[in-house]
Amino acid sequence: MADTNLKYDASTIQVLEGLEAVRRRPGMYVGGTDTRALHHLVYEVVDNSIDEALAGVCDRIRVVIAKDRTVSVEDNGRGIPVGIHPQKGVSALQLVLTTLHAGGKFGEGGYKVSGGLHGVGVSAVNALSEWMEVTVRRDGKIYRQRYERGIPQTEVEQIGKTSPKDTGTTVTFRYDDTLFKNVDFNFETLAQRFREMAFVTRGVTIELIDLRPETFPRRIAFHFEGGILSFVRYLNRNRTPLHKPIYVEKAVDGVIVEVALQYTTGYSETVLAFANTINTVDGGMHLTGFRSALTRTINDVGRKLSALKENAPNLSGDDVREGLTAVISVKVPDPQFESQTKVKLMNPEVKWAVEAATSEAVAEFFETNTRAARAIINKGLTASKARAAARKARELVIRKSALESMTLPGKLADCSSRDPSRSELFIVEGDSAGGSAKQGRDRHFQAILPLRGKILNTERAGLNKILSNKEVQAIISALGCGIGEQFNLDNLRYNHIIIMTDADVDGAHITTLLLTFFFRYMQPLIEQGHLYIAQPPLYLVKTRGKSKYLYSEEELQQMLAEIGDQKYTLQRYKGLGEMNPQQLWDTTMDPQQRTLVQVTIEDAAEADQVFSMLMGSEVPPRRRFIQSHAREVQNLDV
Ligand code: 0RA
Repeated sequence: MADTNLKYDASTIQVLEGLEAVRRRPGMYVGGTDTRALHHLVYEVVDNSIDEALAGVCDRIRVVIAKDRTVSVEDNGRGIPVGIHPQKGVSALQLVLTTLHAGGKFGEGGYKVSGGLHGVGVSAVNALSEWMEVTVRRDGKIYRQRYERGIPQTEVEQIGKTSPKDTGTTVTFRYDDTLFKNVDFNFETLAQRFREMAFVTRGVTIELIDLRPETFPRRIAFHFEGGILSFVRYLNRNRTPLHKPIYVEKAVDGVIVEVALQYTTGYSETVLAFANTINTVDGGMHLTGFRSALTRTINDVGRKLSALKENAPNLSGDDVREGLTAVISVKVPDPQFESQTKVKLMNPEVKWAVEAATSEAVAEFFETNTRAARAIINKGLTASKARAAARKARELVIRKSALESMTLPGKLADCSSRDPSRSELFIVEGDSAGGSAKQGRDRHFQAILPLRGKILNTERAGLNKILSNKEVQAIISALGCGIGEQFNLDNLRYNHIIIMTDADVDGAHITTLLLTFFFRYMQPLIEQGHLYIAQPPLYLVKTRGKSKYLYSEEELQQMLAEIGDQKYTLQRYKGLGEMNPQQLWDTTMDPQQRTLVQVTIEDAAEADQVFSMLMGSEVPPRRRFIQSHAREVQNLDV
């Protein structure tokens, strides 16, 4: 702060720390140091001038990009006050330029509404500028102060005189290119933003002058007497409108609402929402209020005109927005944005205000423009029909491809009998067991559907995902009776559905999953007693000349007691794949010898609960549960 006589006191130090924070972390304040952030610097300054326009005390803003990339923003507002602030002992101007978030908010009688103040304000731009000069025209005098990297280099000095009627502020800054590297201004980007601001700030003229020689000098000025009405016409300039635009401006509980809308013959929806001139790209309460009013009003009018049949359902929000172009602009005294980036407006009172203004305007327009009303409602009806048709088509495709496909799954080894009452389907875990089962079966009435172990993974993703699982789709099409609401037991292709899995943890797990699936989507199948669980043996004991399959631990103990001292061999079957086809037939598939456990609805309900519990995302507790309950789940008959 060389050659100034500025005071160093506690508040000065605080200010210096604030500016230093901005320079250390530009990302926090202007979103970084890239080209986007560079444009943000300009917007922050222009926002302050727009605030003057919103206050009704400014109608010209001129932005000039000079050859050397300095930017100056000049307005004919009141001029930043230059008097000494009684408590702080420095000029108001300096407070605005050095205090983060101060903007014009300090003092009484400031703005009613403002966009700029809720950003970081001109002080952040100051901190990020190699230098900044502010010129104020006020009370017939011209004042100036200069800053470097946010630090005042001079006092506020009077540098001349002017007419007392000539008021305003000029902020000139050169962005600090030690922070902003390899960046430059884009004329189109700036113009686009200023065009929007001019639309939503009716009557203001925003001029952009670009003096950079590389892009040859350019100038553009925006001024729209029609405000957002002009905006809607502009957006529809290449479209065919269905009617003249609807426009309303209304103050509701201190919120100024402006809405303009016009339907076109097209199908796209263009709805822009602004809060205090800021384009809130993520919408918010103003958009919500607009949408609900539009949907409700169009349905109401549709009923009144009998354009909507009495028993027909209401048009949906999507239906009434096809071909719609609309701009919603609200001016809110105390805007609450979701974040610093100001893209979503959160004030709840705004919803009601916009809803009220929109309903009233649209209803009134429809009353005097019945033809337009009918055209809009018919458009909505067409949209609704198209949506319903698309939905049907989608459902049909899903059903065809997944659930009701007439083509049987490729992996199914079907039986030759076409008589469901004496046919059986074995759902078998694993390809190798599937192979044994195919060879060992009686192909006249037994069908085999091998499942890959992968079916296990679907359990983590939830039940709806099960339906997109290839293995489950194969089961559905093999059974032939559809699922859920379309389930029809009459089409069941097999009288016995038999789940055949290994006698281990994974087997129990697959059984649980399948039971859950049947319980949720094919309950009648269980209720009517079609679902079974195969009981493969756990052991094979061979003594001299004799061999016996054993199906439980108890049977084994009993057998060993009987054998006594005799020599014997004991084979433990860990999986179905360990049995050859003949053994599998003898022990598990032959109707004359096998034991099947019939699944009851209670069993399945319990499996469903177990399943839900297993859905937790932590793996270790899940595994523990599965292991300790594996036997319980399997022995569903007990
Ligand atoms: C503080 C208070 C008032 C206006 C401003 C700041 C102000 C800031 C900027 C920034 C660029 N252009 C600006 N114009 C005005 C209110 C002044 C009053 O009440 O007279």
